[in-house]
Amino acid sequence: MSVRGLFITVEGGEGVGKSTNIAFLESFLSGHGVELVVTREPGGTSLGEDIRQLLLEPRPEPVDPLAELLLMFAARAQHISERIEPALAAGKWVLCDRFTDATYAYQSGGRGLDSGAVRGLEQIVQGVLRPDYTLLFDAPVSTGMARARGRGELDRFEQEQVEFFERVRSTYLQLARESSGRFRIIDASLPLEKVQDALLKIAGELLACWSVRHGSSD
Ligand code: Z5A
Repeated sequence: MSVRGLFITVEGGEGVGKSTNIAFLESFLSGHGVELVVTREPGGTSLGEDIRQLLLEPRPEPVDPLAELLLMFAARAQHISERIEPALAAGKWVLCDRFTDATYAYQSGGRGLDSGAVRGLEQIVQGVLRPDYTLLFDAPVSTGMARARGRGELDRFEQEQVEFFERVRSTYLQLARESSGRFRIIDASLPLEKVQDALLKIAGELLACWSVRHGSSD
């Protein structure tokens, strides 16, 4: 039986550099022989990508926060059963751009839903599945917004006000304080070169954890 793969999630506010740094980390880890599945939420499956489009496209009517929450977890249920669990069980690492911490940050912190509702759905949809590591790219809201907004049309989330993103950021930082063993905070306001130096240190830690896991299974 193969050793279960590592489940790593990448989080942060908009425009903090998740996509850029996931590509960097993927190339570093693949170069070290890690078999890796790179994916994202909402999305990651055909059904999930359809749900993503529903969630991100601006709509004429206000979207009920509970409807938004349930769609996030509907996409997640499919993602876990179709891609995440099979990959982890086969010994592959999964590197996921956003996961349930984003739901705490956006739907609870940002939209104001009770975190108990998120927790309940987390139990139902994920069972015992939790990320092994979460890399939180943190930067002042104004920095992320300035980086993200050079790209043209804004999606439904990007149309939110600064106060919304401030709540998202402070929820992420609170989650990181509560689960400090799992979280690694990266200062994403630094120049890309420095961010990637920090990321390489963390990648070294992940590889060390992996070799311990392998060693203890021999
Ligand atoms: N959402 C939710 O509400 N609840 C949930 O449960 C989940 C998600 C899972 C889509 O996510 C939306 O879904 C998201 C929350 C919600 N909405 N928001 N906001 P997404 O991850 O697809 O969207 P995003 O956060 O807007 O990602 P992004 O805009 O693609 O940003 P990014 O991937 O973090 O950044 P990037 O594209 O790598 O970098 C942005 C630019 O900055 C780019 O030009 C880079 O070259 C540049 N960059 C990156 N790093 C640096 C540094 N260090 N210095 C200078 N410039 C840099």
